[in-house]
Amino acid sequence: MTSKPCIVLGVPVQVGAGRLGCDMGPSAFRTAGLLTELQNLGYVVEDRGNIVPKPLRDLQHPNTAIKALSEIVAWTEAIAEAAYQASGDGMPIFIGGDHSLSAGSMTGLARRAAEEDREFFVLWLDSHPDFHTLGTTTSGNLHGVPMAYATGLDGFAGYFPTLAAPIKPQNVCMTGIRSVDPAERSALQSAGVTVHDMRSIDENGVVSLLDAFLQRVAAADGVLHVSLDVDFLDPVIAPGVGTTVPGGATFREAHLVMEILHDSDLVGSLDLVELNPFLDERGRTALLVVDRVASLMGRRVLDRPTQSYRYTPKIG
Ligand code: HAR
Ligand code: MN
Ligand code: MN
Ligand code: MN
Repeated sequence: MTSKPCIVLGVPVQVGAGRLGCDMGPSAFRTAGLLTELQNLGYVVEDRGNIVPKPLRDLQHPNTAIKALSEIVAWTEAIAEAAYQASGDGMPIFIGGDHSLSAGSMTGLARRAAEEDREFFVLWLDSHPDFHTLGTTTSGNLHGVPMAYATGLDGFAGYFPTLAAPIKPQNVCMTGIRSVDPAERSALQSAGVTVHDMRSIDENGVVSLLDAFLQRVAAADGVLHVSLDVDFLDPVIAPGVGTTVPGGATFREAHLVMEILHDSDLVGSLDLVELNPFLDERGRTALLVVDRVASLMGRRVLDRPTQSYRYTPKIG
């Protein structure tokens, strides 16, 4: 287990999503006991409270479908700065908030990794790739663009902050994908992002897919960011999200992914996004996600022999 403190950052952004309610996500995660779970696992936990967006600038884009561009840019600036700072102090855990927050978290973290000469990787657990550019989004909901922005796709310049360190598309692995728009499909392919859809999980099993990616991260001595969108999970177990897509990850798949991630000892930061407490049922989605975070951070049903660890932790 890492001796680094966990640094919790609330990000009550909701205007990137098509419906309201994600601004209550940070409160729901705290109410569901995220901090005490981490403390019970032995971590030092620092809650930095909620991030506040930078001042608004008036921004107009020719794509008139786009909603809340000025607001999301103001959030992205503030989140990227907080992410960069926090990653120097411990393991940042971003509690959202809609998925637009990852435009800030990933870019601030990637900047830190680049400065430390570390290769930066992202495991993207989501039913959506969120790989639209400002030019291709038709819904105009900016939670649909963060990965395209962070990997340096065209069309963000002059609106979103300039990237200190674009993420290499080859260093991104998307898993759980089952809702892809046509523009995203071709962009993913030409960028060279690894995309595992649900069919791939069914055919190969989540272990072998994840294992192949983690081996690559380990071989590069990389630092891994995990971005968990609640809609990765099947809506039957996780109804508290605005964009449910049927046929998602089961409880057991999600549990296994989290335990393997812990064993890897590679995870340096985490996003928990798209929880919409207004749509939840008595907090069950918030509690389920907090429970999965506990698995990711080292909670075990039984102790397993160390031989079962697949990745050799870094020396030093
Ligand atoms: N691709 C669709 C759009 O751009 C849906 C995006 C939904 N994204 C999230 N986060 N809920 O993954 O509108
Ligand atoms: Mn650990
Ligand atoms: Mn998403
Ligand atoms: Mn999603």
